[in-house]
Amino acid sequence: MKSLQPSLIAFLVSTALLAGCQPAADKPAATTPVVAEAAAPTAEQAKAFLQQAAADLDALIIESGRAEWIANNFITEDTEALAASVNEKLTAKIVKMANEAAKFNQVQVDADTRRQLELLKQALTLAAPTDSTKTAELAGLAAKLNGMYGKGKYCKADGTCLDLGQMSATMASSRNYDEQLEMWKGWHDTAAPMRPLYQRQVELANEGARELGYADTGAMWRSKYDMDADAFAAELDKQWATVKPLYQALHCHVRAKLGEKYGTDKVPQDKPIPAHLLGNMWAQTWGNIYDVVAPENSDPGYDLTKLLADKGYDELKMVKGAEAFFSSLGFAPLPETFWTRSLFTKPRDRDVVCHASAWNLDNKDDLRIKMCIERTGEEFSVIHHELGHNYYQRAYNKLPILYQGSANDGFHEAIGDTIALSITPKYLQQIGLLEQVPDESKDIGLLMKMALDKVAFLPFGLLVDQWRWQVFSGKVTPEQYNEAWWKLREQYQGVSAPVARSESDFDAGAKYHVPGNTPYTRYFLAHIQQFQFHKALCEIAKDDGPIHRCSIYNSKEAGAKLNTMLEMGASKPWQEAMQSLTGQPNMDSSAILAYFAPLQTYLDEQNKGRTCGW
Ligand code: X8Z
Ligand code: ZN
Repeated sequence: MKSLQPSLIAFLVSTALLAGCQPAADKPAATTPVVAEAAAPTAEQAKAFLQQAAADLDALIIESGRAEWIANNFITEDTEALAASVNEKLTAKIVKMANEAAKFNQVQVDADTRRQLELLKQALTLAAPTDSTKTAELAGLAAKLNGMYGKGKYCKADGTCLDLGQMSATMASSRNYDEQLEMWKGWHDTAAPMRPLYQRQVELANEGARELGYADTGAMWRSKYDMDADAFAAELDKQWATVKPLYQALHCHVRAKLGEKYGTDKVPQDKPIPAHLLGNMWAQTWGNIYDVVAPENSDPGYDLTKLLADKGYDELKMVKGAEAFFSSLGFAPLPETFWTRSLFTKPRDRDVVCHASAWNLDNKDDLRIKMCIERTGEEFSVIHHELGHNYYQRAYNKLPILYQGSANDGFHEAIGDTIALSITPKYLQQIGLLEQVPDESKDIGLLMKMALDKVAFLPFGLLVDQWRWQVFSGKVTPEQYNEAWWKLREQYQGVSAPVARSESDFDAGAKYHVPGNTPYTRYFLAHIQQFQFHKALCEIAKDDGPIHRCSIYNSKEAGAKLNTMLEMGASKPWQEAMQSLTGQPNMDSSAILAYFAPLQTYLDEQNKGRTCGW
């Protein structure tokens, strides 16, 4: 299904009890064996155990993927119950196997065996307690929360109801303060009923994590990055510190422009920006308000949404266009079943989880996406994002099941985005969407548009799990859920709730990945890494122009190098995968900073005389 690391499960499975499966080959085993040890186990037994585990997992994952696919494509009490039931079975099995894997903690085994044992211990996103009643309860809650998100609607006083897609479209295009506010509040209020379920889910998942030897679920999530869990958290802080000045400059400029547009009474120039004015339900990407901040004299003069419409791109043609990019790099075409089994448009007559996801149903080549595609430039990028998952899943499908995942979960999220960075004017001209490539005087406009999506996202990419980590650790209690959420949104993003909120609200639940139980730090990582990957691939493709104008379209050399990394799956620590593509092992924000350097100069100039910060 959605990629559980080992393609154990697809990406973003909502009910993903499973997910990342990052190794920690060099770290002492974190788990306390629950299963009593009789005679000391041997290395041969470890190998035999892994072989059996792989066979059991393969079958169960396929079964879970099918149940999840149906539950996400047709939300009813019955499909929810069936998904919960199979996930209960799968989770119980993995918890049992994780405990058995821990029996080999002190056994001398080869590096490959050690890595697979560690991956198995880390395979779950939500660990269930061994008590079977609690496993069932947890699986039921996860399925229910996922369904609640998918069914969410806001009904106006006149009885008309709007879904998230409709409300998001209004948020993107409306420049009417009150209308945007109505959409924002309408959607956020749908999450309130999730609160007690989420609270209980936290209790159960923590109990499961503790049984596996972790302090709590957040500590378990942080332990999946081939480094000490605390060192990983510190690494995130370090990365954020390096990109924060760029974010703050963008925030300052955007707030000033919004002040001009809506009045400084509505957008005070020394306070966080009201969260509903940035063109996106969660204020996580701001590209939809490009028109509000478009730099004078350097607007590139085209709008991808309009170009797509002018050239008759419907949903299918958009997906075919994204596939063609991957084909140009040398990747084989998607299988016929991709086209017959995927969901590309929102069905008219049933509830589905519209949040875009990519799936691998058989751990081989039954690749699919599930998306309610809108005909916009933004969605064209999301399609590339999803196909990135699918090509990754295919590239590692020959590996042992425990290695069928990405180097770390940020890598999985970065691949399609890396390709989408190559959707430059030059590329759009090559594929016949754009007549004329704007000259360099328009670069600031192009960079602004990109920054509104990529730079604006960074603090949001961090804070979602900062909130969850505090919730899982108990630092934030259920009575503080909403207050803590807004504290982080103000602190990191500099945005504020546009109307008073209280503890009867559950605003974190209005973001898919919270009820969907998908860890979110992966997207922060991906937003740093995709610029590193893009830079490395542009060098291989011998595109020696400015990095923001580079497109690797048609470069078989770049495709081959990318594929080499994808084929490694999770078989090696992520630093080795990073090294194979970029020639060095670290996550490094200098690529994103270099990409936006001309924009930083422009923003600093614009911000002269303004008071920045909040
Ligand atoms: O959830 C997604 C993808 C599916 S893995 C569409 N993304 C995050 C989000 O929408 O919140 C991509 C970027 C961030
Ligand atoms: Zn993704």
